[in-house]
Amino acid sequence: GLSDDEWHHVLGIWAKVEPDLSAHGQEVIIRLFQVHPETQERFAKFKNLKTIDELKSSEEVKKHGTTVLTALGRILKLKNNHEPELKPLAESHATKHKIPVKYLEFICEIIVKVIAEKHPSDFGADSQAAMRKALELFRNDMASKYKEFGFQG
Ligand code: HE6
Repeated sequence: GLSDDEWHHVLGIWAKVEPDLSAHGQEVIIRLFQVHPETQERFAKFKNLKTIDELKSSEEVKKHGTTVLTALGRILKLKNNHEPELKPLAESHATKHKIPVKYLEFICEIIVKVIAEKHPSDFGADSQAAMRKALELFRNDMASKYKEFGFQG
């Protein structure tokens, strides 16, 4: 797990993200689809959006970005005790959506980049390191839950 100090960094920057969660979420989803187009193929509802303008003007993309970051925020706030919140997410992503752990790595990397771009003066080296560590914990625990649900990820 992370130390108290590391969680303090993580939740401190998350508090700066939250007032504008939907803009962050939208940016994360669009960036994910642009950098890793194979991820967009997983979404029946987004497959038809071909251009960057279509992605940017989609209310559904914005809504999904908010859904994803809301779920992630809830998990982060539980710190090292995220199991109850993580389990249903791991189940749906393992058995229903079948999202490889690699894709979780992609989105985590993008989340760090988007926060860094939007909050250059509030997201210093220590905060970035702490956030990376929190997202690594999230991913590792997702991966082990995946295996419990019979998905190798
Ligand atoms: Fe996904 N997702 N997701 N997901 N998701 C989610 C929270 C998905 C995610 C990574 C989701 C995904 C494909 C996520 C998804 C639906 C991710 C919630 C709360 C819901 C929902 O309740 O609808 C992370 C890190 C978090 C926190 C891909 C690809 C990645 C990388 C769907 C296809 C699909 C769906 O509903 O079809």
